[in-house]
Order: sequence, then structure tokens, then C-alpha cells
Amino acid sequence: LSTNIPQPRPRPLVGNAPDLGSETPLQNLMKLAREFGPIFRLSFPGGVSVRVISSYELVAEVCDETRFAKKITQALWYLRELSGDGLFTAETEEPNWGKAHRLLMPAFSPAAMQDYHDGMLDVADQMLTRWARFGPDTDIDVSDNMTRLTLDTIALCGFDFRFNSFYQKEMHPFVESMVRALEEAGNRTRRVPLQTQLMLRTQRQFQADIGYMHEVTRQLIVKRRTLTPEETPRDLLSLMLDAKDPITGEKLDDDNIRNQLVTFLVAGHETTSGLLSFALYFLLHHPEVRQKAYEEVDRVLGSETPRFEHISQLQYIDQILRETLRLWPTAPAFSLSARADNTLLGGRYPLGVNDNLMVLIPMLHRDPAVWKDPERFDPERFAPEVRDSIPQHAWKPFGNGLRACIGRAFAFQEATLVLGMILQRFHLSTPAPYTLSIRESLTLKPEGLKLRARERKPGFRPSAARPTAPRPVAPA
Ligand code: FDE
Repeated sequence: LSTNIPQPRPRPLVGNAPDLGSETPLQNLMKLAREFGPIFRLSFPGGVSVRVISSYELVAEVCDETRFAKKITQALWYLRELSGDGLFTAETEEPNWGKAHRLLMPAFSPAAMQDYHDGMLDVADQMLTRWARFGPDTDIDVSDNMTRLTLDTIALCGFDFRFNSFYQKEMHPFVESMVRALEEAGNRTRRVPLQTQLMLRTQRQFQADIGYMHEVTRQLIVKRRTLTPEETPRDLLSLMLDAKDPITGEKLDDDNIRNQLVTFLVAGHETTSGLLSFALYFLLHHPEVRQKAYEEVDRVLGSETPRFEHISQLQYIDQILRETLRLWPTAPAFSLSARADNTLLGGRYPLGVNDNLMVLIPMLHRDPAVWKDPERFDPERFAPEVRDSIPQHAWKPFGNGLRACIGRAFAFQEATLVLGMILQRFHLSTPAPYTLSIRESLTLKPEGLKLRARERKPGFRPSAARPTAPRPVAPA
């Protein structure tokens, strides 16, 4: 057995950077995996290299948390300029990660989802009311609508802030800053540091964008502190301000809370927006799936305003979402490294603690050893009767173990509700034949996807979203 890991031929100075390219690095990685197999290596200027793994067998091995752990890679360090020691970009060993993790877990548990239902319903209703008013002949930009929806939803449910994205043409200035800063953080991974140091204007813009985001989030915290207990909504922000970590007895400090707010906005909107956009893509292109989904929605929701109890009954929608994340996991990779030197991967490849591993999720999700006819979109793979036969680490759209996605239940709750409400009210069609083209930023999105929405019962509206009554402050 060879212990050499295959590698596309590196070029002088730039190594394998050209193999990744700048527009579609993830799709290029998928092509390389098809060519070079379940593990291959890429090297970059400055001595950085990464081992990309994508078979079920190897991924199941690196998901063993006693041997491997999340690695804050260079790309995450650039992102840290925005989100600091927020959950996503903190090292597991940093005390603030453990503190925030313990303190925030209850707010993301399935039981806590009930608290977010009214906010989710409120924003979804804004979007659909707009669709109804546009009428059946307007082209609706899917990713744009889903991004406005998911951003408004996490901000409203998380900290009672309204971006009101559906009431303006341009996105809120916070979003412009966030998108620009995320893009720059991504671009930095493709430059040598000296290049970035020479780009003075880009640097100033990056700092200005981050400064603005920090200022907006800081003000949210300041303003929240002025509310009386009766005025204070029971949301993530009050939990972060009031709750004490059960182990250390400490509260989160203001800088850390600010970092968490930025983290939730970044992590909670692009990924969920992509999930909804791809799900709509699949629904538009699979009439038999759409039909079955309509039947379920009509049976479960009828013409009622969705209630929290309805969501768990939308089983088939849940299957559609799982299958969507199988083919296009919108956060398409996560990074790990071995906990100890002299680790042997796959019984043959030696690894040290400084070697970066990247799990290429879309290819894991296409491993023919697990998935029959992997390219086919088929929600039946996740039918309750057969779901349990899917091996444990074969489906990883939310990452692994301790550092897996904390927002999973939130994202599913939101996406299930929104798809359910769309189908309850509209017939969907594409204005013109569409071939899937994927735009990459940190996450994946179908590019240029448009839909038309014709009301199923013209003028029908489930009774308006109930206003959220002020709720008591979360117990400390
Ligand atoms: C996380 C996450 C992850 C992992 C990463 C790593 O490992 O690095 C993943 C894969 C994910 N996430 C995915 C996803 C998808 C979707 C749809 C989502 N996600 C959603 C959401 C929402 C929200 C709110 C969130 N999300 C959040 C989050 C956070 C905070 C995190 C971090 C955690 C820790 O602790 O680390 C994540 N997420 Fe997600």
C-alpha cells in the first residue's frame, strides 16, 4: 500500500492555487475529488497544505472526536476579524467557547424552538404577502428573497431587531458591510499576506465595514439594557445578557456578546438562505415531489395559519430539506486535524497535528458506497422507515460532534415553515428553462434562479401573523 497521497501537479510559486481558482473553488474541489479519489493533497504558497477527504470510510474515521478535532484554519482566522471569539471562529480550548456553548445550547434546543415560531411566521408572511401583490407574472429572484427572509428572521428571533428587508430595495447598510467584509475575508485566503498589505484601500474598507458592524451590534446591546423587564423580549440577546454559565458561574462579556451577534447573523442567514433556494430549485424541477409536498401541506395545514405543532407534522418537507442538503450542503466543508502526531489515517497515511484535513461534504454525500444513484434527487432516501439504515457519519451537512452546528434545529424549523407556507398559498413555476449554476461565496447558492408564484386561491390569506406579546425575561 502506498502512503503517498495523490496531488495534482503543483506549479512553481503558486502551488495548487490555480487548481482551486477564484470563482468556484468548491466545484473545482469536487472535480479534483472525482479525478484524484477519496483523499488528495493540495499545497499553497507559504508552505500551507491541505488533505481533502471525501469517502464515507475516511470521513467516518476523522469524525472520531477522540482522535480528531475542529481546526481553526487560515480562512477562519480571516473571518475572526469579524466574529472574533464567537462560537464559530473560537478555538474549542478558549474559555469563551465553552462558556458560550453551555450558555446558548438551551436556546437552540428543539424545545426552545417554540419561542421563535411567531417571529419566523411574521417574516415569512411579509415575503408571501409581497409575492401575492406582485401577481403571477412577476419574476421573483429566489436567492435574493431567501436571503432577505433568513436575515430578517435570525435578527428578529435572535435579538428583536427588524432589518425590514422586504420594505426596501437595497439591503440594510449592515448587510452591505457584512457581505463586503465576508467577501474580503474570503479573498484574503487567495492572496499572500504581502498582497493584502499593499491593498490600502481594500484594507481601509474592510476595517470600516467591521467597525460599522461592531457599532451596530454594540448599540443593540446598549439599547437592550435600557428596557424594563416587562419590555424585554425573551430572545437570544436577553439570554446572553442575563444567563450565567452553569460551570464557571460567569456571564458573557459585552465584546463576546457582540461577537456572538455577528456570528449568528453570518452563520444563520447565508446557509439557511441557500438551503431554501436549493430546495425551491428541486421542487420546481421535480413535479412528482412537488405534488407529494402539496398533498402533505394541504393535509397538515389546510387553510390555517401554521402553528408550532404543525411543523413536526410536515414530515415530507423535512425529507425534502434533508435530501437538498445531501446534494448541496450549503456550508460545504469543515476542517479538522489529528489530536496527536503519528496518527495513521485509513491505516496508511501518516498525519501530524499540523496537517490540515478538509471534509468535502458534497462528495461524501455522493459516495456510491452509501448512496445508490447518488446524483438523483430523491427525498425517499430519508423516509422515516429507511432513514435509520443510513450509516452514522454518511450525512454531515451540519459538521461533527462538539463543534457541529448549534443552529440546526433553528434552520430546519424556519425552512420547514417557509416551504410549507409557500406551498400552502402558491403554484410555482419557472419563467424560463433554468440550468443549475452555483455561485460560491463562503456558502453555495443557485445563481439566477427565478420563480413565478400564482396564488392557489386568489385573495386567500391565512389569518395574519399574531403579534408577539412581551414575554418574561429568560431566567438567569
Ligand atoms: C456551525 C456549523 C457547521 C460546523 C462548521 C465547522 O465544523 O467548522 C456547519 C457545517 C454548519 N454550521 C452548517 C449549517 C447549515 C445550515 C443551514 C446552518 N448551519 C444554519 C445555521 C443557523 C445558525 C444560527 C447557525 N447555523 C449557527 C452556527 C454556529 C453558531 C456554529 C458554530 C458552532 C460551534 O460552537 O462551533 C455553526 N452554525 Fe450552522
